[in-house]
Amino acid sequence: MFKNVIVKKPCSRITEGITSSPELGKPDYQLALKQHEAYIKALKSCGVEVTVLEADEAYPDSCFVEDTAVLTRKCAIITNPGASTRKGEIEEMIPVIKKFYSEDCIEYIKAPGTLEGGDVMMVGDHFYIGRSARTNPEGIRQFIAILKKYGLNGSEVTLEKVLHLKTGVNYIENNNMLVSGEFIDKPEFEKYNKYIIPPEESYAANCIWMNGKVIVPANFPKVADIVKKAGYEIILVDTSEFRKIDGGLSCLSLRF
Ligand code: CIR
Repeated sequence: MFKNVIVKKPCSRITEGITSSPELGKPDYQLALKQHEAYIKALKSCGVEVTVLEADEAYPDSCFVEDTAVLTRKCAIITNPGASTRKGEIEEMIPVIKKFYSEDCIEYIKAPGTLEGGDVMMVGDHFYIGRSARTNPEGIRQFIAILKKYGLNGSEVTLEKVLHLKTGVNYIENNNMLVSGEFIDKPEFEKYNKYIIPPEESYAANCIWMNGKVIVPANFPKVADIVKKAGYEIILVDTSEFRKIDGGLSCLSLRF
């Protein structure tokens, strides 16, 4: 069960966020703020305490807090984002993490290692780490060494097509996994109950399990149906403005 969530409000420079889909247009800042508020409301309805950080105008992508840290039940790991325009985001996150974790269990990914939290998928005490354009082998090596120090485990997953591991695969507890595209046939996920996300709704493979309920992006009816049929109560949240800059539901929060 999660007790806490950290989010950060989008800043007005969200229109300058990194994107692989410029054809979707630029995010509407006012609408992004409204959608972010609805996201917070959805999280609160799952019984967690939500820490809402003020917007940081220095970093267009800073609402995607998930990439700055990985918060486990044993330790907090501050990342070193692979995107050069995002590296500084960790500076504001460190003091926030210190409110929840004591200094001796806060660890850091150090250059030349890079790692972004969107590449880390937690399945109990095992962490799958995507080797992506943002997360490099040295970052993965450091991350697994840190996990081992705390009695946790990790393993690498290669990916070619998507930005982050969790862009395409997400664990929703009870051995259930939402898989899309290149992850459907990965041998490492064979042991899970796989729910295949159709390609036209692949964006919505990024759902989040929140204390028994699953938050699903709005306007992806097939995915909503799949998750409901898997036995979950779902909460829909519209993330259209974040999608324009490759952001999904999980990217917008740190859950621990
Ligand atoms: C980026 O490219 O870094 C942002 N525009 C999107 C980050 C999405 N984060 C995530 O999937 N964890």
